[in-house]
Amino acid sequence: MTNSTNSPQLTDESKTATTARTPSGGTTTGVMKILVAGSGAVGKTTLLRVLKDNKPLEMTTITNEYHRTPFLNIETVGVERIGGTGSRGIFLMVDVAGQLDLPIHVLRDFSTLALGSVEIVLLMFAADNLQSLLDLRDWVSIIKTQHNGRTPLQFVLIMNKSDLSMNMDAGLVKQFLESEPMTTAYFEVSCMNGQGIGEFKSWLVKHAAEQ
Ligand SMILES: Nc1nc2c(ncn2[C@@H]2O[C@H](COP(=O)(O)OP(=O)(O)O)[C@@H](O)[C@H]2O)c(=O)[nH]1
Ligand SMILES: [Mg+2]
Repeated sequence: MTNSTNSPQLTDESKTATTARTPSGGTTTGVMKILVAGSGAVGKTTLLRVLKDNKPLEMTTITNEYHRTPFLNIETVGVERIGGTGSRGIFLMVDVAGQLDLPIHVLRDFSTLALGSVEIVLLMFAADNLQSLLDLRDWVSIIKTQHNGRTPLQFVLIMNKSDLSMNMDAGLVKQFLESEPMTTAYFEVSCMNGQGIGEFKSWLVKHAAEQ
């Protein structure tokens, strides 16, 4: 039934005008730490850029050339739910090198930095790269081993590059989701044209508000 004691619309204007620190109306609470995991070139760094700039790749002037993330890159990203309800979440996003077999990898050798107080792990693969989906098994296993277990972890599976043709059987994605019960959500996005990004942002903001 509708709840007439609360009229959220009335506070919408004040919410949009305030900064993220304002707890009014349960908009933004603390900062949530997120680890972005996945093979090289699936679009981890790009996703952070797109969330931060609020524009898909094709609408930005930055070049699309690939720069390998050497070790780790940490960004604070404010995500606003589209549709302008003023709901907002602040996320500390940890973007790590895609190659797990480097002599020093932040997940193994600096696991507190990468994984300490992480609540959400984005497991990213690219639609045109079957191997990147298969590689996620290794990421999950290393993350589970290195995580100290103090904060509950959940995985979010993300297929990026949905603008490109998918070169794998959709059944493999389903199989991954079924075999990994810690995976609580799945999104298909394109950092290139922005498809699915709004949905993912809404999920993030909603999730941050529920904490
Ligand atoms: N077609 C397409 N290319 C993308 C998309 N997202 C990222 N890229 C490109 O993929 C390459 C690798 O991206 P990057 O973010 O560096 O990958 P990372 O190694 O996982 O951090 C870059 O050239 C990006 O421009 C996408 O959604 N579609
Ligand atoms: Mg990168």
